[in-house]
Amino acid sequence: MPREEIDLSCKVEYLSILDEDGHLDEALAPDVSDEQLEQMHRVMLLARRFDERMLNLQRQGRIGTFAPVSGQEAAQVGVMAALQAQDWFVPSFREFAASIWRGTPLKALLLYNAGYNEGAAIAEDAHDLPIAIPVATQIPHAVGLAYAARYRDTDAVALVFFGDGATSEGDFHEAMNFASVFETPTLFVCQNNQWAISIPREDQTHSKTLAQKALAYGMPGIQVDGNDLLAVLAAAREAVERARSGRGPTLIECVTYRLSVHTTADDPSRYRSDEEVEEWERREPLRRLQRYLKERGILDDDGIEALESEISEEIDQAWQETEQAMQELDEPLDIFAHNYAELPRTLREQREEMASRLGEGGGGLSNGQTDHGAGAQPGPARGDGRG
Ligand SMILES: Cc1ncc(C[n+]2csc(CCOP(=O)(O)OP(=O)(O)O)c2C)c(N)n1
Ligand SMILES: [Mg+2]
Repeated sequence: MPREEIDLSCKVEYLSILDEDGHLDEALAPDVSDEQLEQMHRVMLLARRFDERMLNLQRQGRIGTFAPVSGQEAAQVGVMAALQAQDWFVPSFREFAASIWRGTPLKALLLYNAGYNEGAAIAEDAHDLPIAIPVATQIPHAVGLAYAARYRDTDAVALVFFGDGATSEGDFHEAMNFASVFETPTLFVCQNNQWAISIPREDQTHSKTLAQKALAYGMPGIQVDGNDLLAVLAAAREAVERARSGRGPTLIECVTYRLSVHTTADDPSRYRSDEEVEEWERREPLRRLQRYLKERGILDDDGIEALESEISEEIDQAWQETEQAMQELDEPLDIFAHNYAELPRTLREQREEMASRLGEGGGGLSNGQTDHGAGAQPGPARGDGRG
């Protein structure tokens, strides 16, 4: 009766290519053109500045709460750059850099975060899913999309983003198991940003890495420096190639850091130290990439300055368009519009009360109005028959 070790032949690799000082490991570097690097850098910079502007707008009360991306730009753009248009992009709620890479207009992102559903509309031909707020619920959806893509004999893959906190949810484990058993072409990308609101990574799981969770399900898992654009790109390309060629899913753990607040409703100074944030600021992805691009002769300080002002104008323009759209779309009663075909009594009463109050405020609504009619709102009528 033996009692012996089972050889699982499992391993988890860690990959880093561009270090904190912007130095490159030539042997590991993925093949990437100057133009691609410029494109990735532009989106990372745009996402960072967009994040900063959104934070200002939120503090001024002009948009609602949102989850900033600062610090995680490489983990998102590096993965997205490995995808093609027909591949599925399944975000959670912090994927602004990924969305911008995908071509989502800044105006749509602003509009959504200002509370207008219209901003969440997805272009007919885009293979993107909407933002998913309930943690980890988007992961099984991505597996379903990947399963369907294969069933239909396409070579599309599905990428899903989620956080370190999401790995404690049942949805994550069910999705990983299903994907592995059915060999679905799925990229599971965990942005381990060290925190799930105020829960630190150490309290989330006793596993040494999150990548190793792949091993239990019999799929490859790799941990990468998530602030290293080139390491993320290399790992993502490998996983895409594996998925596209019918060799099943991969879990990529991007080790990164949330430099800003969890959401604008959060105060991280209550649970983490300034020293910790400063330490991660030294490892942040954007400056590191800029150092490398300068060394490679692709960018110089003047180029960065010119890009900064171009980006600043782009964001200004998007906000102007958003403000305009907000005026045209203004319909507070929309909060009652999309959940029920027929409103339950309690909500009907609330809607009537709100309509009445809006009417008193001179908004043009008549007292006791019960229909969800376009034309009842203070702004111009939509006349699109929704609701
Ligand atoms: C099912 C569910 N439980 C709780 C929440 C509240 N919540 C929102 S974000 C979050 C933490 C998520 O952490 P992580 O997965 O690490 O993602 P991160 O916010 O760090 O990007 C929690 C608990 C939620 N949105 N959904
Ligand atoms: Mg997290």
